[in-house]
Amino acid sequence: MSSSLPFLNADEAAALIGHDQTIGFSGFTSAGAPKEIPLALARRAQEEHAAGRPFKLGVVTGASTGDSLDGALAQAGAIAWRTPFQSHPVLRDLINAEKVRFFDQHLSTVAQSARYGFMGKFSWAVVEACDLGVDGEIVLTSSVGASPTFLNIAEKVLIELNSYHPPELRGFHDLFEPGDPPLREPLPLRKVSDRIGQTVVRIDPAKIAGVVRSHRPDEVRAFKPVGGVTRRIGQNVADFLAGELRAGRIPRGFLPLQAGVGNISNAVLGALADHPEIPDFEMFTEVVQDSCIPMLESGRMVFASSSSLTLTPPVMEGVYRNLDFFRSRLVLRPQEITNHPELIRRLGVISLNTALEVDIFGNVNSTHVLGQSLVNGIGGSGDFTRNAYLSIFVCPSTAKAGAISAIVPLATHIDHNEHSVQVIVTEHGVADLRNTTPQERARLLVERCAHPDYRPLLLDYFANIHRGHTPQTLSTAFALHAQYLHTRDMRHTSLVDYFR
Ligand code: 0RQ
Repeated sequence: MSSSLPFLNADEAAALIGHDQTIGFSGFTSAGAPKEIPLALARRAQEEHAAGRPFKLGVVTGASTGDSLDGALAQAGAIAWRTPFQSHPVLRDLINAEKVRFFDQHLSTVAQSARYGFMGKFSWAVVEACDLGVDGEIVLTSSVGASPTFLNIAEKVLIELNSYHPPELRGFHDLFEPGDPPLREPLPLRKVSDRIGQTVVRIDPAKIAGVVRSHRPDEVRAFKPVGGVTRRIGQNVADFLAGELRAGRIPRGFLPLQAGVGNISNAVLGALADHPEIPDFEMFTEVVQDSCIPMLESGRMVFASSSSLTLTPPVMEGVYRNLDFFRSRLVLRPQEITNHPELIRRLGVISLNTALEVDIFGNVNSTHVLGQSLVNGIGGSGDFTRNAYLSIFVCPSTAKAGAISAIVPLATHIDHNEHSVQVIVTEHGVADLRNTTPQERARLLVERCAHPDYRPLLLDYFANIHRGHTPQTLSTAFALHAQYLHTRDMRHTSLVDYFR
């Protein structure tokens, strides 16, 4: 490491950043985000606001970040606008209160949107590193996200050198930035485990305005234990995929998997690993979470290509004690590559994501409760769903102790439409929507996936609506949602009133 680096403390670094500037931060689902500099920026914002001066920033990341970045900056009122994904409760509330401008974008397009100038000028890249070399060489930590692009396009760079992450992470990253159209070359990645780029980012060292030392783990939350409903969803997915293998619709060697982050996808991966008919598999995904690590250790998961290691500290520390084992089994790539539509289509990825609600025609809402309140954002779910070999959505059949049906007459917000969504799985069963008409899909979804409490209501709705290729009666389509707003329980819906 070069001794001529401009070491600063976090407050000195934060003092360099001005009101209204846009920052590209490292960080993807809380992995690899800087922590000390954002905390100092939040302190700075509070001081500026107390002195009656404005201080708000444009905040762009790979994906969501934790308490020190999204949490602290949101709490301090320091975020003017935010993209592409978030999951912090304080920030979510500000977005839904219309106090922070949020643009929900596909994660695959973030880096190119930044390069194309769609988000304006990036004054700063603030990136976590585990090692720095001479001549502007930067070794990233537990995620890649869009950091190489932010480092390349930003006017100035601040590095948070975090000694929690070992410098031996050098070599885990495979950094490739596609050229810009119209002369972009085809991506040379042919297999999930191929390496096509550099292991480090190299920038002009004159751009590095400061290096701040830190020693903080990633702020990744632990999962809830697998419960009865999530276990049945996982089992249904595993049985369905085993059936596809037996039918010859999935090649015998299996296909690479993508799985979203969260409790349900954790349970699904566990069920796949336990299923005797599912062969050892690879992941071509954006997030490696805790459940993947024992699978890599046992050999059940042969290889994982991801944009982040979203691991709780105990699991991360286990990986760091055994880096040589994981070196040949894991690669971290930019989200522009992990989520690239052409690669997902060409490699034949099976996508597994979670829905908030699904309508009887197969349209999926992943982002907005009652069409209105943002939960997290679309993340990578659209990149994978639209381009998958087989696109699967999972969800419990009800939310809020049964008061909300996940299967509804019409989704209140649509992130993934009927043309991209192929299979829906709840704890009650599997609706295979391939080669079906909207009317056939409606019956399948109600009979196989809806909760028994809601089946009569949904069948009644379907029997009474205006016919057509996609039967629909606009005045009743949101009856269940309207009822929920009224009494906080969709089960109280009486369609008789509507059809009178
Ligand atoms: O809230 O815990 O307060 O009760 O939504 O739901 O069932 O715990 O599922 O944690 O996997 O989140 C879609 C949000 C699901 C997530 C979503 C309530 C429910 C609960 C969470 P409570 P669960 P999860 C890879 C891919 C988009 C991004 C994506 C997500 C809470 O998976 O953000 O897929 N997906 N990225 O009670 C009202 C409904 C509801 C509902 C559930 N219909 N109405 N509330 N909830 N259904 C990762 C990246 O891209 C980085």
